[in-house]
Amino acid sequence: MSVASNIERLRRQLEEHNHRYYVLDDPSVPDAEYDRLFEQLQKLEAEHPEFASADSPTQRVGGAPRAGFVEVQHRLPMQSLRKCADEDELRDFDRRVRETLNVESAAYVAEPKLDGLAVSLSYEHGVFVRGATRGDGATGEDITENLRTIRRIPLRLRGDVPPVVEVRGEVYLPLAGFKRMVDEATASGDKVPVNPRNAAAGSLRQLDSRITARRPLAFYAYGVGYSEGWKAPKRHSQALEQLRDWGFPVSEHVRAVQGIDGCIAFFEDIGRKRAGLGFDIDGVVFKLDDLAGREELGSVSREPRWACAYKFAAEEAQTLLEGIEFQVGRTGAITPVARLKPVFVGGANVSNATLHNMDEVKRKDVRVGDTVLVRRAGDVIPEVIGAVLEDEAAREAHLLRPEPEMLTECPVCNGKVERVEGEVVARCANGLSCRAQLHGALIHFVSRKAMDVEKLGEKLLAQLIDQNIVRSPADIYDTTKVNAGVLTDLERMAEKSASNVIAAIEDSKSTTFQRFLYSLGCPQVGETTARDLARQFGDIEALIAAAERDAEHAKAQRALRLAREAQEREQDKKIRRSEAERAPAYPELQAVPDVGETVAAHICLFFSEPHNREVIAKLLEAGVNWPAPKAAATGNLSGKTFVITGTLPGVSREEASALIEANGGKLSGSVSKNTDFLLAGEAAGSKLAKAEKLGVSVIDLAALHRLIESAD
Ligand code: I6G
Repeated sequence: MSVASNIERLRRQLEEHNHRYYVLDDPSVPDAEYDRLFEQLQKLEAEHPEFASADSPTQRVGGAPRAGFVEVQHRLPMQSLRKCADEDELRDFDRRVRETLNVESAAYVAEPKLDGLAVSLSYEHGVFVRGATRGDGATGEDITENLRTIRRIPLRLRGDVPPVVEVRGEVYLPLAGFKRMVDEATASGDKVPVNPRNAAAGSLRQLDSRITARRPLAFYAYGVGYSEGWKAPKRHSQALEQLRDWGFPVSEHVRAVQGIDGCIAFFEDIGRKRAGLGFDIDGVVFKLDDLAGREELGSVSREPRWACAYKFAAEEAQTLLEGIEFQVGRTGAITPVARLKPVFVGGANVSNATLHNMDEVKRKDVRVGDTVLVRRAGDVIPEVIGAVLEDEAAREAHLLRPEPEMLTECPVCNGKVERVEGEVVARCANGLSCRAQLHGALIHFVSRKAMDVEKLGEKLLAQLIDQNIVRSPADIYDTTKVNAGVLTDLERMAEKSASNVIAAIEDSKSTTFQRFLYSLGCPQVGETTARDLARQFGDIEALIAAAERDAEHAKAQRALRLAREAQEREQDKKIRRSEAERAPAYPELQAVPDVGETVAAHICLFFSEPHNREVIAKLLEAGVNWPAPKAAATGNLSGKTFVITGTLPGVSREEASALIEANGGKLSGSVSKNTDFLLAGEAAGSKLAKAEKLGVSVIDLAALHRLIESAD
């Protein structure tokens, strides 16, 4: 075989593999085989530069940087789509189509509208020769080299091809690829892209196509533009089939729909599937299927009358960042909040949005005065995604604005602001002396899943705080402070209401240890952790005693670490951590399922605070009570400690835990030398490895049942 035909054969093979992998999602050879063919072709092309060709698969890796982009005149304008903001507008569109064509009901093709960038791809005799952006519709920019790097864009068409054809479609960035770009930019300290569309646009506008080649861009074709020598079919749906045959990816979600009802049903259906598509869409494009009908309808002001885009309510919008303020939560956490020029986004007017924490503010580099992108999706709290710095003027103005700084004092009580090592959240250190924390703590304390004090609402609590009646949760049960007389003196408090509140307070005293623990509002102790702590320790004294022992243990371990680190510095070499240093820092608390070092540290800190201990003592004194812990069940598992890992066949973790406890066994969250049995299901991971290393008995569910039933 001649070199030329060998090169040609390899190119065809590689393009075929590309098509199967990237377009059909059905690879026919392993990656290693593809790489082998690719290297073979690269070698032959290097040895025979006379056979170089721009449509070779080896050209997809990008080439030398260019100085700028050249303008391209579109041979047929790239029109824009008429937008329908609501169902009425969609109905108007359909009515006009039916009236012009004089039909009862029109057949449409419905396609998800990708949130990407429209491009035009020109092929001559089946070979990709030019690719351009939409630009202003008449003139775009030549981005051929960048588009060549997108594997889903064929460099050569398959089957029967006309001498000239221009294909139109959308370049976009799938969400997984976007996440990868964000992670990489965060790790390298580069500017983080604000959304997949901007990331795709930035990637396509790279002057160095080798950079574009590294971006995981994708493409869907949606129509044919200019052509020569192509006999267009009668229907758009057939044109899409033709595009598939030529080797283009066409969205698998495209459907033929009948009439306005078909359009609305499709829109609702894709809206439900939207979150699981793996890429952003911002609506649906409806196009008349009959191409002759399209001729009849024509266009108006550069928009075809035979198509429209019915958009979802935008989840992202740009607006002015007017200020950054700080909110103090019930645990003292200080959250920067963006004050925005009100903007309609995600179906609501938004004027405040979270900025999460100061690390995020730094990472996003947003400054007061910037135009920012705000996102509000579903019920999620609106958030600022980043500054919109699209042109040089915006970038310059941004750089002149001061960088936001973290407060050194609490904005509510002027208390000290502290940041625990390793945590991103800064907190006001003033505890319940800070009004914001006190109000938040009280709201939490009386809430339904905590002490469940009905009738004691946020406004009433605010009054009790502002009048200096209540200064800690314990004061709620102090009848010298909160009583019917005091309450009736408050605003909008009739006698009847006051006595209802007093009765509700009294009622709430009988509770459970779990609720009581949860109501204390220790950072990181939610409902589930409170339940697990309550199960493990049974009562408050036992928990506090364990927290004290663990705090001592962690202190000793920290001393070991510091000593080793000092030794390392002295000897200028790494020293292996001793077993004592590697053991859990808070052994008793970390034995509770899902309690790790951070949660345990918070629990210890909370119970070491004299003020918290005082509140607990007062609450108990005032009569808050719960049933004594049940005596540990006796049974064949008495005195044995179990850890559960992996998926157990046919039973949930909760069921297995209950079974162990009902037979006298104890549960722990982590494997240690004190563990007697590891109950392991499928896909058991590191706990299994640790148990094997420590020689802990590993059992399955059947063995657990045998243990329970055995006589000894
Ligand atoms: O911008 C567009 C996105 C998607 C389109 C489009 C489309 O079809 C799925 N179709 C046309 C006809 C135009 N723009 C002009």
